Amino acid sequence: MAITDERLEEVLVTYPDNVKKNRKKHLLIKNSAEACQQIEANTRTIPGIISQRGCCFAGCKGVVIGPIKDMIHIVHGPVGCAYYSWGTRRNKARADETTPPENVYLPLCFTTDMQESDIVFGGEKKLAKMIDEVVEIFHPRAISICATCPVGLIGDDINAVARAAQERHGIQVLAFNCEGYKGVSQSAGHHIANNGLMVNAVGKGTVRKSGKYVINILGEYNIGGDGWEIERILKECGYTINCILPGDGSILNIRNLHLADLNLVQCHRSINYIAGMMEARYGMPWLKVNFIGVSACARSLREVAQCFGDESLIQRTEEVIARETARVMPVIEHYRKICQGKTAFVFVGGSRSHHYQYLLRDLGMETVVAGYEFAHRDDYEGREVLPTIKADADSKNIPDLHFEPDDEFYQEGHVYLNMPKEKYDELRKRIPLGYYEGMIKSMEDGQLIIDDVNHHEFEEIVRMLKPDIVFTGVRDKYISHKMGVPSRQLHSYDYTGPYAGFNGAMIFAREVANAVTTPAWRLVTAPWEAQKE
Ligand code: CFN
Repeated sequence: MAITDERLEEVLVTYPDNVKKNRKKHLLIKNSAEACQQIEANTRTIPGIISQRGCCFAGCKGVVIGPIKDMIHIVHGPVGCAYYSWGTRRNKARADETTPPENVYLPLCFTTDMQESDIVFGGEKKLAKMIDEVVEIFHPRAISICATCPVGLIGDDINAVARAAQERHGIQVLAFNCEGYKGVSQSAGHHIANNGLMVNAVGKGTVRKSGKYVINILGEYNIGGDGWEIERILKECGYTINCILPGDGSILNIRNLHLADLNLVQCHRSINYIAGMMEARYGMPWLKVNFIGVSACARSLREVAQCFGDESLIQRTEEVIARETARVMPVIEHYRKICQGKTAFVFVGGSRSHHYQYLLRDLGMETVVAGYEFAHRDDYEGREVLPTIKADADSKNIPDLHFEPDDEFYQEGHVYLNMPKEKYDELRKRIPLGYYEGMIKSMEDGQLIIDDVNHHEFEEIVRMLKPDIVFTGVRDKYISHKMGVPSRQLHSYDYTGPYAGFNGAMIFAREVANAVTTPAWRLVTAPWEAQKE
């Protein structure tokens, strides 16, 4: 049964008036007759509501900084914050030509394990000592310090500790004041991490990889090996991958991030700051891509090739698309027979709820509800920023920019070019710069969009719309299981993957088909099945 305003009212009816008023703004039924539908997002969750969101520390350490493989990431705080952010996201990494195995630290967990006495008397000395020990034992190229809630509350100056350690040891020590309570979700942590990398790492390197088309992939985290699959495809088309930031990335490559021709942005939510800042500082254009789903993959590959406008690249891209599609489509078709017509509820963090809809469409499935934990309005409504050129390489007037959150120049989309204006204009003609469509536009009338869903709404909506499968996170998957509805976990993919690219689409198709047909779900009686009308 389709969702209507009246039925939504039934979900909200148990709330006190002020909560109801608030939550109403976070729920939206797609209606293309309305020119630009708006939704409230990126606002504080009402205290007491069981949200699926994470914290600022999770966004900084867990999401953006943690996957950098050749840095030692020290969690300055209680051991629990370190333990629960250790390995659970399944962002994979391995040694490569510039990073030997002894410099890959991702399987390890580092923390100052603050105790009561450290909270009372301060933890700076303990942190400094830990850095000394870590350098002595592991000889890392660089270190990060990520602050957890108590560090901010007691006022440890992690930046001073980092500066002193940097001088003592001659390696970079980056401090991130990403205390969990900052902002309203993990989104604040993405921003802090982006700024820190931009100020301290990007632009510090001098090595440009050889190749005609050198590109970066931003906002790809190599969960379950997604990044490796995307890299495989792009290499076959003829690109040189300068850096995947941060999945399987290294601080060495991040320092050279500016020495590429184009930034591809897979997750717009977590990395748009760096994409925007690099456009502003280096005049490097960025293109929003989506490598989730066969048709989305093909479309993204075509758009990337168009940016360079080289006929032989376009031709080669078409060959790769044709070959890969011919290889995977029989498998997709096989599973489509099982999945066709099934409905899905997709609720993930800040970009996957949109990306995965394309893969579900490949399988003939309909997304009846989709939502984000912490996305901003632009992730829902789309965004178009037309940059204004403030200076170019010929005018030799590039200011020394210091990047701060919500910087005015970035908000206004000003560009300071490090290339001649003609070259930039040439690129601009081919690239829809700074444009991102947003999720609402790609959904269909009558489908429900929901921001920061809570436990109550989740249960009520599943009960009401009876989706065949729910795509969830690590906590909400159990709500769905208890209701007798199968789920796939779209954050870490639990134990599987990759889901990206052509190979990933086949794995995803098989698992979704298995999930919706597994006999186990017939042994669970969903609450609505037990109820007598
Ligand atoms: S890998 Fe990404 S794709 S980075 Fe972000 S917004 Fe999280 S960890 Mo979980 S799966 Fe999720 Fe996105 Fe970007 Fe992952 S939808 S919530 S902070 N996310």
